[in-house]
Amino acid sequence: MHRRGFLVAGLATVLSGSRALAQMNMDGMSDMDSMPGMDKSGHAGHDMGAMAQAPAALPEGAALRELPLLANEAGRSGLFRARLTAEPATARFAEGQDTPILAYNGTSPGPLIEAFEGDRVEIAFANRVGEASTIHWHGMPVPADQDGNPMDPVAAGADRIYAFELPEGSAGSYWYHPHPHGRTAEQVYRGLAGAFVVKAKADPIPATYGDTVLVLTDLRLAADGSMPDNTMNDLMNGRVGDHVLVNGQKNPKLAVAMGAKRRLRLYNATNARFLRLAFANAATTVIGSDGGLLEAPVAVEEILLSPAERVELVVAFDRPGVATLTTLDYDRGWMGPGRPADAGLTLLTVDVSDAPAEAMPPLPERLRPIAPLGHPTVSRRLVFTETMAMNATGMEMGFLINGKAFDMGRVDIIAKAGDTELWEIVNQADMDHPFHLHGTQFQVVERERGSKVSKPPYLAWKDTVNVARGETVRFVTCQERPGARMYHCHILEHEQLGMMGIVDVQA
Ligand SMILES: [Cu+2]
Repeated sequence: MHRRGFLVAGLATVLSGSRALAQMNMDGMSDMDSMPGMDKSGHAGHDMGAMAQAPAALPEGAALRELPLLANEAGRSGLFRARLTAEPATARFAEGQDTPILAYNGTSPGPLIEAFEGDRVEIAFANRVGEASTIHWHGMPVPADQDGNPMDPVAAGADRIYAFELPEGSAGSYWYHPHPHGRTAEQVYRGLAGAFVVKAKADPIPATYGDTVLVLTDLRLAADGSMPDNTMNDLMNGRVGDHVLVNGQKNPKLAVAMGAKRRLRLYNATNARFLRLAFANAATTVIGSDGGLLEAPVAVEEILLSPAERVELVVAFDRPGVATLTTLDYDRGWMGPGRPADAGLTLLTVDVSDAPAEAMPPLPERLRPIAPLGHPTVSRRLVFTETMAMNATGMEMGFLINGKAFDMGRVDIIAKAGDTELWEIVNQADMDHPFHLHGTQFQVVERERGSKVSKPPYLAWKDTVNVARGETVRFVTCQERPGARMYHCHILEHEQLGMMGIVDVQA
């Protein structure tokens, strides 16, 4: 492949168009919508820089900063009312360089939203990014017309209110990000994503463990401090950056006393980076998944967190010294050159003091009951494939579900509210694809690889599940609210290039 051919402006044109098959026009010129605050100079230069130069060094070791909390303006319990403005801003990642980003209320990751089960939520959204956007409430059981679908864009400069109730039992680690047609990948990698934690009224996890949200994002910086546009490599594999950040910081530091236990919520908010994670020198227990607590804690050595997945952990820091959160190697199937070095990254450094912590209560043996969804009455089969072909104008790529690229005017599946369905996701492609279904949580029942069928190690509520190449994942799900819902690969570049469909849930 010719690097010279990666004319990013041409690719941006492709991405902003409605065609799901990418026409990789090697000599395309930019007619990309202009976005205020973005550096428009030297697109091709950025691209070359990103490919050819060592990544800029970022400062490490600063104290972990807490995410700013989105202020509740309601002034009474039971209602969470706030504003989110998506707008251009600047961030200081590298010494002495301001990086143009997109931000919610000026920060990236966006402010942490904390509300309780049973609350009504009203969020006034102001779109000031200079092109259409939406807010999608990832994983949350909100009405279809409040869920920020690509069919409900908020125009540049426009405002709208998202309103929904948080049902009892919905406590969990959700997030929010844009979902406009054809522009999701870029708006997210430029900074638009934030955590939304729904708290339980009665929480079995001891309060002394704290509750710390760690939003993991993936940054690529050009030599001038700007974020380069997506390259052809990014479109194929999904955009993987040069630095994995925790709450916007590289390898921040956390200080704890020996014997302390901490509750950590890890979010994979990257466009496309698979994170196989382990804590060195600290015992790790999984207590929750995307959609809230498990039935019982599960001790683990490592966690695979694919793009858009979340996990809730309790980490016990019983040995003085340094405990690090690091990455292990994971081969998710990489097309072409430039497979990123995934192993050995230190994401977070925890200094464990010699002085013991005050004794902390043990983790309860039971966390909450999870009722199995029961016997499905409907079965669906979704097959993922990738296609690639050269034609007269360039490379044509497709990321398909059941042989089709996404079409906003087409309903792919008609479902009935309240029906329990079995979904079988078959990955016949050469890459792993993390599958996400909007509007509800599901329960994985089995995975099949070769002729080997395995059950998941525990029952859990999920809205995103990795489907490894050559693998089939089966889950049961039940949509309770009518309306059109999206399902798609959460490698956002793949979603944008066609790997998405619509399920119309009828009352
Ligand atoms: Cu994918």
